[in-house]
Amino acid sequence: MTIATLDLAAETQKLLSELGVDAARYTGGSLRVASPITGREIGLLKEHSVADAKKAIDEAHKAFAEWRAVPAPKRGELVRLLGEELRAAKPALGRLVSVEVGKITSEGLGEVQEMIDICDFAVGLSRQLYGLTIATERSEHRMMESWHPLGVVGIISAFNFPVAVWSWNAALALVCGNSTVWKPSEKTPLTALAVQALFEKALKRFVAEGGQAPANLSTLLIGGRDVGEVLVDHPKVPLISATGSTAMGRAVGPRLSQRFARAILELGGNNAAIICPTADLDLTLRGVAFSSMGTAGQRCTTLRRLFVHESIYDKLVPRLQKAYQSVPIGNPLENGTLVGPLIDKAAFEKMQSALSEARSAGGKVTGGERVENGAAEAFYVRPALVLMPSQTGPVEHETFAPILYVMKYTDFDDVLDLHNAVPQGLSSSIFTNDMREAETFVSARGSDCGIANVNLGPSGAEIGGAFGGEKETGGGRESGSDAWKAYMRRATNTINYGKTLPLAQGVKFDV
Ligand code: UN1
Repeated sequence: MTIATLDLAAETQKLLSELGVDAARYTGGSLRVASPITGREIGLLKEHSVADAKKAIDEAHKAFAEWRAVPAPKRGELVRLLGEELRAAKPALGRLVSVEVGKITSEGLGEVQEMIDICDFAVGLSRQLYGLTIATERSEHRMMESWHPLGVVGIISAFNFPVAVWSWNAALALVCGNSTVWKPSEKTPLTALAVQALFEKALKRFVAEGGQAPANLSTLLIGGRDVGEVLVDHPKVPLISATGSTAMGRAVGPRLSQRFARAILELGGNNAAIICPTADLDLTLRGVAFSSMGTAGQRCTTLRRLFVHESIYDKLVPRLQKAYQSVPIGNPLENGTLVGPLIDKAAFEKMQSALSEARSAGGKVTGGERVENGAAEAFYVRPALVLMPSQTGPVEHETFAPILYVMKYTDFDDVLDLHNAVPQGLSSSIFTNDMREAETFVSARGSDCGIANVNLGPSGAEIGGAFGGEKETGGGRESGSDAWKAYMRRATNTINYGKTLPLAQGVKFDV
């Protein structure tokens, strides 16, 4: 079937009903959702108003007050059931991600796998929310740390990982004893409806098993910026985890600090790879191809800047050009396709303007043109490879499209400086078999990013590590390691079990 005749509205309906979503939720509303595969409508969702959003937050706050009293390992049981629902729903939900975002099949399924993985992680964590016992200077005293639930956690997610980002935050927030309110991207609310239905299914099973869980533990808000702003400004939301552009972060960050709320900001990336003289070029080629062209360049961890040592430049770059010219572009639901569509026309236009800026800055562009396939409202492009004379102009910005800027380098210390000379600091990588280069790159004077990899590209991180980056990327960390601490509040407790009252620092105050 050609893209022009694909009926994705019917398939969407079938998937949503299989996933337990009532058709009334996505028909007859005001929010139009199109599949980037065809550019045509697949849903019309009802939107929440500002008043609905305020009410939902108040309800979520009540849910928090109950949920925090449930023992953490029992909270973990709910997340375990959610993981089970996700396992069972993986084929349908993965397919829906592909339909709504345009990801190739393995990436749609991979996104759901990330959700399952974080549920497993969070279940284990629910028995490991450890605090320290700290040596005290006073006799017959004990000092310890307790980690307590924080409150309502607001989650604002972007279109490119429409469901995984919710799960990284929600699975941790829930085991930590919080309730959540989620505002997904206006471009991808259908997958959010499906996830909400799966959560409700898990919750029902939890209650049927005798678990205690309040209503409104996890709420979904469908709407635009006004609804997001209610979440950002609401005094009963002590933490906002927001994924999106640096511009969005600049709008959200100050509003949160104004009311002393916490922020986990996951903003733009401008991720690089350094290809050193000893790099294994076959492995490098695959690593670069996946991280620069995968997801049609629409990951925040996408590889955007490539520094190639002059001694291997003429060997690697022609091979890369060949890969760029031959990569299969088209319907992401078809086997064999590696590059699906851009999310929409605006993304296509931004890509074209970055390419024309690159040309004006002396860049030599191959690819980047629209690939016509009969679907007038869908935007498929050939990934662009741009040979740049230096790191200037559009190379310093994140354009959410498959553009790889290639630059030649001579000196390792100079390339490290260039690597770190952009405002963003999410992910990074080096391809080398030289131990000194590899270790330097991951050392304090190496990459300044939140993620630094050796002999693999910057994208495709696992959930077990803390995910996030520095500088204009926002500084937040979510997912693995000890990222859970951001979802709890720490109390330092000192207990006097003696009959005297020694004061700290030797202070005397006898009345
Ligand atoms: C994102 O692009 O918003 O590292 C997140 C990766 C994924 C997550 C990306 N695990 O590519």
